Amino acid sequence: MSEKIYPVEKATKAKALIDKDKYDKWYEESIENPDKFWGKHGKRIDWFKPFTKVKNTSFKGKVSIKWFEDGQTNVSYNCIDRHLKTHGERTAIIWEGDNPYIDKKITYNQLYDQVCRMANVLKKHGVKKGDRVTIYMPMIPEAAYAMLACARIGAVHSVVFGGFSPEALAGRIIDCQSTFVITCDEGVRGGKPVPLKENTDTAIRIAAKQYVTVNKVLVVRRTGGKTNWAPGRDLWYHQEIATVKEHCEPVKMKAEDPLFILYTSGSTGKPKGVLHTTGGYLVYAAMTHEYTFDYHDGDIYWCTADVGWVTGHSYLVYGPLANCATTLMFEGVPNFPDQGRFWEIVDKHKVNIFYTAPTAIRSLMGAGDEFVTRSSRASLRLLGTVGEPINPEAWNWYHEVVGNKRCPIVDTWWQTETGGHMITPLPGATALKPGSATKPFFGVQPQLVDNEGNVLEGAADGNLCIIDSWPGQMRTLYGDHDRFVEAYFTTYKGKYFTGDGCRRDEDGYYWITGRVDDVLNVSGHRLGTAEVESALVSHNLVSEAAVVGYPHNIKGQGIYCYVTLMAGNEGTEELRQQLVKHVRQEIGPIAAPDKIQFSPGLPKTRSGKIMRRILRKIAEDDFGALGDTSTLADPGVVDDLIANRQNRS
Ligand code: 6R9
Repeated sequence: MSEKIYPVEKATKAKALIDKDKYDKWYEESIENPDKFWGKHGKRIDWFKPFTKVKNTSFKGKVSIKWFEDGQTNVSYNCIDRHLKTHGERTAIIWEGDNPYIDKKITYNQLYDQVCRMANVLKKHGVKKGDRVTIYMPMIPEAAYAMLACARIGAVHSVVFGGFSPEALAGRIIDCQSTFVITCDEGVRGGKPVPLKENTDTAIRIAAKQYVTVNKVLVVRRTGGKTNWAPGRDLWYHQEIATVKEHCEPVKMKAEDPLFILYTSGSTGKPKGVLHTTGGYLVYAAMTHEYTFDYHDGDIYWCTADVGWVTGHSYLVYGPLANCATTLMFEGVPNFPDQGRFWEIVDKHKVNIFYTAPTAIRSLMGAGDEFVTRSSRASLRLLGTVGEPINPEAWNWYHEVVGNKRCPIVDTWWQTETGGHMITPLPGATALKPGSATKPFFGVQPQLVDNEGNVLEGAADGNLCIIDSWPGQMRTLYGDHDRFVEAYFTTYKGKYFTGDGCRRDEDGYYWITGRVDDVLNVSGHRLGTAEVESALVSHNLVSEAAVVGYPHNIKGQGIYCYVTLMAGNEGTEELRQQLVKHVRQEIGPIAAPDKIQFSPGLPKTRSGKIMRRILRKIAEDDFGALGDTSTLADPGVVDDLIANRQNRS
């Protein structure tokens, strides 16, 4: 790891909201007296009924997390209505289409109108406070309207990434028993249509078999492409909004009323429905957005994440809109029409703050500097990354070529579960070290422990826990509080375990080293090895499968699958392709295996447990030190696996 240090530049510091002294002072107060600290910052949003209690949380026993619990507010009101008096004509959303000649700007006044109408359409069709609404949308403004419309009437949204398959969509509809879906005829990415309505139809058929009936599907027309239509069930958005009023009272929500569910991969079983609530989430998303990005009034801010991920929730929609920012939403992909698209958009809309994932940086870095240098990027002031560790080469390229050495980079570590940034530089306060997420945000207390749970002090390498609550924290797993306690608070009793490994250096800087559980991070997307395995074994020729990650130049991690076939079948190239297709169908393109090795046997202990440690080593093409294999039931399988490995360097 590079240990080069980039001090805070004078120009950055002069303008910054938080400098080093302020960071130290605020951080100390946030830990010493969280009630006072968050009591103050909780007021950054408007409350219909002010809170009198601030923090009421316990990581012990049944685990209970409540913030601002007797306050009442509404997220949609805070993201829209309260800005109208002074900034109604400010652009809320700049939408840049997949096609570089198409864009539009939506003011806060227009956002109010659209969100109220969409909320009234939901109400007209019977959606009530507490109902779950599934949103399966491409990156178009209506996706944000839909989220805010749910928030306005107290419905709980579950956004499902548009790249997920019908099966994956169905699983998420079934889990939260959602009876209303908002989608679009087709999405467009890189010039190609994505059949969202068709996928929705299939998902609804699958859900019906599990006795979950979707009553209504609200369909936004994006391409005008042909879709099947179920009269009585399917509704055109453009027709519906013409039938309703342009005002809709925001519902008074308790601080701890649910805002949204977002499914994410865990180390075991099916995806987990992470539940976030109203008050604490919004305070935390808005505050981190302001301070991490050193957001100033009038800045043009662009986060490239899809609304289907938590980054799209907190830093494309809720955080920026709560701060009355101008947020840019991009429908397309970084390499269409060519690899210069991001920087063209930066110039076109004079973007000041740009936030993306290391995988995008690495792939654009590979395309050559001329795609970047042909743009001016003069408007850029700050760069950010999220989703996975950034390697120092990519960091340096981002800093030197994209940012012309002028722009600090905020490497923000956080998770779906944390709601907002947890370990991150603040541009005016933190000297940067490429590859390090640096220091904790206000109120965040990281702790490193060894595998036995012993606390590690000073410079150390261990498992990353957080020992006390912060307002943006998830409250439970939807419908399964026991699994919540088991998954996050049991490995190290009384502590929130993140699932990440981490090193702390002598300066107290944190370096995330990646997942220590069976979760992969492929192009910044979380994927459980168990999910890919279950997709593989659902193929009728597969008897057993084990999936591990291996280092991949662009994706960060690639997906390596060991597959044992049913007796009498041969592992042909054709079957390999069939299995890749099968996994894509079951989960979505992001889960497509990179390598499939047909293996007559898997290394197992005598009690039948697959020894993943060995499989990981072979996938990494590093089988010199396999460690102890003496506990294997049949040590011979290892030689066969090595001889037939797919990843020879
Ligand atoms: C926001 C988001 C969370 C996992 C997390 C970690 C990895 C995220 C990172 C990072 C190193 C960073 N991760 N940010 N690793 N440096 N700056 O990505 O949420 O999809 O839930 O993934 O991503 O492994 O545990 P999510």
